[in-house]
Amino acid sequence: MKRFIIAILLVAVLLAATACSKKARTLYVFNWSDYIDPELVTQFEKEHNCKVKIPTYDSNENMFAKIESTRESFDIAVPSGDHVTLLAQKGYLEPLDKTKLTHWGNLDPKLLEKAKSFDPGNQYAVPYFWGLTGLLYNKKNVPEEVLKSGSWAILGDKHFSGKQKISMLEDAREVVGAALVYKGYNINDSSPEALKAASEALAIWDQNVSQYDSESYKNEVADGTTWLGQAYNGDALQQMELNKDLGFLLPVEGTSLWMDSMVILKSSQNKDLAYDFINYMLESETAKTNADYVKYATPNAEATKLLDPAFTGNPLIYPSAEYLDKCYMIEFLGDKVKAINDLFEQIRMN
Ligand code: SPD
Repeated sequence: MKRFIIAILLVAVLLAATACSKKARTLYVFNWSDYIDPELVTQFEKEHNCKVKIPTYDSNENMFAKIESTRESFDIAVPSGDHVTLLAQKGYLEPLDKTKLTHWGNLDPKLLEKAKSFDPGNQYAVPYFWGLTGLLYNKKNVPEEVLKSGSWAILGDKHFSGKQKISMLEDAREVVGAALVYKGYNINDSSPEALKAASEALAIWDQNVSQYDSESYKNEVADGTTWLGQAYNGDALQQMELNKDLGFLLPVEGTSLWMDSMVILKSSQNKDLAYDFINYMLESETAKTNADYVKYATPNAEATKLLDPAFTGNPLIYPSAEYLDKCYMIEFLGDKVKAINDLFEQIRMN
């Protein structure tokens, strides 16, 4: 009898220990806001008997600062190309073991080639989405007449004078980048001449800008508190689906082009689960469903084949080759980025 009780106690201890170790399986995916279909996350949790937490950020700079201060808190992050380079240079990223990514082959080889510009040898980054930045507007507040030039100059239009009804992103590379492209410079040009030209445009636009913000403008353009906001294309299209008064344009001069990628943090405590999650996001059906939800262009060639032609034919998601020729990938600039950041601070603080 005594032996029987001891056996039962042992089984109970073992069961409790297993339950505890299962409880510990929580994956932290540090992601941009509005950048993943929550139903896909729930499905992954069920399939892998784990919890996935998705803390969010609204700029690469905020993501980087948080990772620098609390690295061990995250397993996966989703930086843009220039910040993949920065994180890799700082030694924060885990080199990918591609044998664990059985769906890696679904990625478009041409886009993987492009990703080598920020991640030589595709060593760390699994392309997630790519996109462009433009202007989201409410047709009730911004007449056709004001929009017809299709230019970044709309930000300085007299229609907005004294009204403070414009928002721009809280993103130095995007804000200064828009002014650089408008003035005919490469978005990665940080020379004094280029930044002087950009600052002239920014000084004019800033008079109409009420806030530099990457989140609240989305609802505000929808409810008319803000009339027009600089916006990432997918975020704008998500809002347009909810509100037929909204429109989005990609400025005629060209704009920024960026690719965000999933990376595994070297300090991750759940590397196997992180690989499972990334591999799951690479499945063609998952990637297709995710693209449909977030409304960004997927670098997953197999998923692209499954998307509705109305999606892949939408020039606000997949612009023409001619338009893309006028766009600039935001590149890692090393110390040179300081001049761009300083100009942004100067404009937004004045
Ligand atoms: N809500 C998702 C936003 C994704 C933005 N991607 C990167 C922009 C880089 N400037």
